[in-house]
Amino acid sequence: MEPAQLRAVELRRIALDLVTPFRTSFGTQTDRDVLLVHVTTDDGDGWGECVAGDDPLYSSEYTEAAQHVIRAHLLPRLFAHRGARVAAHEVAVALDPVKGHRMAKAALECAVLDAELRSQGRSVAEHLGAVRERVPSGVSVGIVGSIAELIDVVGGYLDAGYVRIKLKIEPGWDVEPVRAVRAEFGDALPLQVDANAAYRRGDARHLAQLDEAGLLLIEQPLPEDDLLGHAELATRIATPVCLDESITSARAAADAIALGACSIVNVKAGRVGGYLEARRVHDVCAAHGVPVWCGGMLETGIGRAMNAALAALPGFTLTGDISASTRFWTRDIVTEPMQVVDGHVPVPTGPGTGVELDESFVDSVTTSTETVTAAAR
Ligand code: NPQ
Ligand code: MG
Repeated sequence: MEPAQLRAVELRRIALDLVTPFRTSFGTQTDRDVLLVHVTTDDGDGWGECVAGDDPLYSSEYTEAAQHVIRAHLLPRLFAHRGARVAAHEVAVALDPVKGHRMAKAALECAVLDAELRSQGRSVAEHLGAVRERVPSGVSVGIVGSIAELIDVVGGYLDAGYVRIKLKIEPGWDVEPVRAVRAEFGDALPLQVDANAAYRRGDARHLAQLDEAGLLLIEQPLPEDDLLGHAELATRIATPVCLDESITSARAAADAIALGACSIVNVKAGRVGGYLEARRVHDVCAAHGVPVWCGGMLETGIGRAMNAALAALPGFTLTGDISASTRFWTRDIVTEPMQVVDGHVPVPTGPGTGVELDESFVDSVTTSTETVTAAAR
């Protein structure tokens, strides 16, 4: 069957407040400026969410740059691809000449995939090869002002049912808070840490002090481009090393594994250029016996639904950062915000992403709208 013809792409920016500030080693987020991508085809429409941060602090991408590259470089290529008849699996191919900008590409691919699957009445979960109807839900806990506050916050999340805790760490907020959480909640608590690249090669002996805590993993201790440093660190600490920022493609995952830079991989579709590449990261890791889990980027209901579908693949054997919508938002942009039930989030079964936008609410938080059409080029 011929792919549907792409008619127009709406780039919508929305502003959403976080329920509470989220502090990581690279900064404090209090609200989000999110770019939504809405494609209209002659067979229906679809939505995607760009997970780029407001500022280039997690990675080089950021919201404003993503909108620019989509408008100026990605959409012209998509509209020029076979008369704008573009299947979801061709999006990455059509956009490949443009280097980087994976989060921007991923948002576009997601919107095209949503439209395609909706027109076929199929779900993303089914399309990706999901084998689960629900996935366990973990939560990422930001850096806070004191150990007492941290114990309080973690206790609250455990009461809410989260089955795994991830603590954000940075130099000066690592061994002590980890020790305190372990002491308070016991050895059975599944616990891991994420440094977002805040350490350097010389910190191996310091990080080895985390060994006694029996962590599931330490995520991205060193800079994104320091694969060799991670490989060396992995030989010097007992905690398994997991990579996030460094894994920008399935090939990067294969290389990191071959180098011994990680024994676990955090999969984020935005970081690798789309859900289809994310599935290939999963496949490569599965072939090497490397467990994967699904990361989070403070997504709205669209990204959360997509992540739950991805995390339902068989190789996702570790609990991911797919939390309830209420972890970050007082009000989500979808009609049925994701909830944690019995420590799990449901894998959506409806067509496409399986979620519907609360259009009047989206309108009320929209800060700008831009529509790009083939004719406008
Ligand atoms: C991580 N996420 O695993 C990221 C980091 C992160 C849930 O810990 C705006 C956009 C702010 C993206 C803050 C979690 C962000 C962001 C942190 C991503 O490394
Ligand atoms: Mg991370």
